[in-house]
Amino acid sequence: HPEHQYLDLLAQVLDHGDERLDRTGVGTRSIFGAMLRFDLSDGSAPILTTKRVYWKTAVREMLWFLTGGTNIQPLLRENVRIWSDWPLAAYRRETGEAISQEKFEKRIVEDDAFATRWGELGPVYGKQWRRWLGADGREHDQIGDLVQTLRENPTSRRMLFHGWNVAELGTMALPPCHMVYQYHVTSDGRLNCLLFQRSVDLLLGAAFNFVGATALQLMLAQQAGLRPGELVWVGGDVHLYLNHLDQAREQLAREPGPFPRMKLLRHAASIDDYRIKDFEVEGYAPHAAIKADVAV
Ligand code: DHF
Ligand code: TMP
Repeated sequence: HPEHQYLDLLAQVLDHGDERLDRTGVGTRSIFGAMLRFDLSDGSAPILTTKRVYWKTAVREMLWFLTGGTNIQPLLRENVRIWSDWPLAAYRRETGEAISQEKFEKRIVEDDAFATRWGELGPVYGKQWRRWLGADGREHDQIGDLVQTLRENPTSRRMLFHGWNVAELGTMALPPCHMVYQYHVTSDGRLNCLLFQRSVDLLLGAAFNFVGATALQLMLAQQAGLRPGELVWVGGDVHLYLNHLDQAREQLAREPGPFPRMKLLRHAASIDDYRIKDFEVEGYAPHAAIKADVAV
């Protein structure tokens, strides 16, 4: 079962990870360099079954990246709360106000001026993917260019987009974790993806990253008239936070079920035209969710 690749990696980090303090102060066990390969060609999707993964949240996040947005307001309006912690921490730090997460999120949703001031993550994924600012003042749409190359020159070895804009790292709430996505088209019309993720929260973030990358691969394949092939995931610093060790043990005690299938219900007119209702997941019967705190 392909999920064993993930579970084996989890066990390896748990048992042999190098333990040290990290940026967040929580501490991690960490290994360096790992690869997982998921075959999407049979319609299956790497949505982990050994815990419930909120796949719609992960797809909504990916669709939000594609809009070019960097403000959390549209996410919160869809009840996606996975990016709230960083603007909230900035608000508390800069105002000294001990506002609750719920109150903060409510203000972002209802008050546009507040959202503009406090909901902004800086020039993160969406900005770099759709509007990378060149030295000459011109903006580059890496996703648009990628779709064009997939259609017109599929043997190209230059089909990738990158989030690591060195000049703008300092003003991002977090520098990109899922950083480079490279694509490859086989002679029989399959679209492969290699995602390089420099930093991996193996219990929380990784499960979402697999789903986001899969959703994107399905959309790109459809736009280019290709079928999905393989998703190759490469992690750099792959870690378990020290307050996730019990959750990892719990997950490792579970037996994976078959991966579900993910498909697009509609042919969208462009890469900008996908909506959450266009995605269907069938046959997802996961074990119970596993709660864990995210390190900020
Ligand atoms: N920081 C850290 N330390 N780890 C991350 O995984 C991470 N991910 C970020 C931003 N910063 C991060 C963006 N992605 C969750 C999942 C993905 C994500 C951020 C947070 C998360 O908390 N997932 C929970 C709750 C899901 C939900 O409420 O829908 C989970 O159980 O999967
Ligand atoms: P870092 O910038 O110090 O590496 O911290 C980022 C943390 O967030 C790290 O634990 C990796 C995690 N992360 C993911 O695993 N996936 C993601 O998509 C994002 C945004 C973050």
